[in-house]
Amino acid sequence: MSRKLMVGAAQLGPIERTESRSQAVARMVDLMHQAKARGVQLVVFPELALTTFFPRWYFEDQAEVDAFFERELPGPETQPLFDAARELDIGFYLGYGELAQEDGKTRHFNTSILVDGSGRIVGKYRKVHLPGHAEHEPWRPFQHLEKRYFEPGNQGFGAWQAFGGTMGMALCNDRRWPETYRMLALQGVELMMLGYNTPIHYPPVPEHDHLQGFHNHLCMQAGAYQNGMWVVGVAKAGKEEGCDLLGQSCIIGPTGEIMAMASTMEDELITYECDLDRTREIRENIFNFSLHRRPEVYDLITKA
Ligand code: CDV
Repeated sequence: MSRKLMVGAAQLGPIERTESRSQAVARMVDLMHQAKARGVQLVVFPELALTTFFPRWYFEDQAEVDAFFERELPGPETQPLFDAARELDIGFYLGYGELAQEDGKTRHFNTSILVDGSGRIVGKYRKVHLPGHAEHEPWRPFQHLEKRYFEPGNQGFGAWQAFGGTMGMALCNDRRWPETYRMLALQGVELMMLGYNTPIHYPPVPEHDHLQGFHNHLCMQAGAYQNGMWVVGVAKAGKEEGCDLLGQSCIIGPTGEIMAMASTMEDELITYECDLDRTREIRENIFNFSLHRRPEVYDLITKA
């Protein structure tokens, strides 16, 4: 059986605050149709792909925050994504704000799901590394209140058998942490999907603004190579509510090479046929974990 998977990275341009979920979903369904025409089997969408990136605002009223979250998925406005998956026989990864009832409490997570070509949810991931701050910091030109609006993911990093291989998920800031890739690789993940919203201006260290694009690719290319896995990083890009978000969505091979990259700051589909067996070139050689890895001397890494 072929281990080649045609993957689409479906970058989204800005989603304004007034844009409804139905409008965002319609844009994504259109990208799924473009993907079908190009033979794609799996489409990757960005983080928090159904709404504007709301952590840039401080809200006092929790109801205003909750309006950006999904209580059910699929729900009436998101059902068309699942219908398109079934109709086109295309799977997708989607980032969204998850409002869950768990342990008798209302919980908020920054979540992604993996849906197969029959429209069935096969995996769910809750973002582990939440960046930003928890309190209102009026000195900033815009807020980054992920630490206020979300709880850290409580399910760790997973791996799912789907699309003929072992699939993994992560979200945005996770890509900057080597532990993310290694946790997935140790579970045999061959292709990691990751959506992001990355403001180009980083208020605490503006000296690094010009390095945003470099750091984006640096960490994903290193993570791909050092773990011998495909990495599909997908942006919500462009000027959203006055805030410039990084583009450069890309599909990276297990050698660390960028195989395809978006060239606009708008809705754009890029594709690449990912041979999952190419992970072996790395995993059976330079990063053969069982042969060369020395976990007995890495204990500091897991000590708090
Ligand atoms: N959505 C994110 O996680 N954004 C962060 C920014 C705030 C640094 C990122 O790592 O891209």
